[in-house]
Amino acid sequence: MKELVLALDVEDRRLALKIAEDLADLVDKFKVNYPLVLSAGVKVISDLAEIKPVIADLKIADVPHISARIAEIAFRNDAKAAIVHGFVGSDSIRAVLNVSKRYNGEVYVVTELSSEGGVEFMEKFSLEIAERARDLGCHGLIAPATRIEKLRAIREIAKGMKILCPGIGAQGGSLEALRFADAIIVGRSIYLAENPRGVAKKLKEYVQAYSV
Ligand code: OMP
Repeated sequence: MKELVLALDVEDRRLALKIAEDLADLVDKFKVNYPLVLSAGVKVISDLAEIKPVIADLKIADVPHISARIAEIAFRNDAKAAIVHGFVGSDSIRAVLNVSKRYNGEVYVVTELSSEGGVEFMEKFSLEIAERARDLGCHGLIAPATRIEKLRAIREIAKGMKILCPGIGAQGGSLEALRFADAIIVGRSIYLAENPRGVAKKLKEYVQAYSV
């Protein structure tokens, strides 16, 4: 079954929890990023994890010992998964993976950013990053809904891995990404909508339709 991941990129703890409660029956996981964690504190991960599994999107991109400590803080606070940048290389990815194993957690590796800037540097290496993440035993990849052909190529490499796909809606990517992705990550199109439940419900229907 494919999944809908809500990117909870708001800055207020109470608002985040309210949106999470309101949409809990329509989304499969929450993803938290710096705007929320830096504003509300890391404990917000545990609070949200009581509602649905949380992916800690701290886009870890540092030397191995610091990458490991960042991952440790996320998993200690009940994150189910952590996101690490792929361009950092094997040693830092391995350091995060080692921490995840102690928590039975998952590691997702960013191949290339879904934004325009993702083409400048990251695109040149994203297929190699996907191969490396696969060979290291990572659980999944983050790949762009904004570049479907690249997503298709990453899907070929990512045998047995999950692909989470951001960029739908506000960034111009289309739901066609669901042909190749195991989950879509959607933020603004839901939490800034006049009727977030209505949008989430529609997206969930698409996700289910592509799951059969
Ligand atoms: P919206 O553009 O509002 O749907 O948000 C997209 C979410 O996905 C944000 O939390 C981004 O940080 C995240 N994201 C991308 O947009 N592009 C990427 O290439 C990778 C991510 C990510 O790692 O989640």
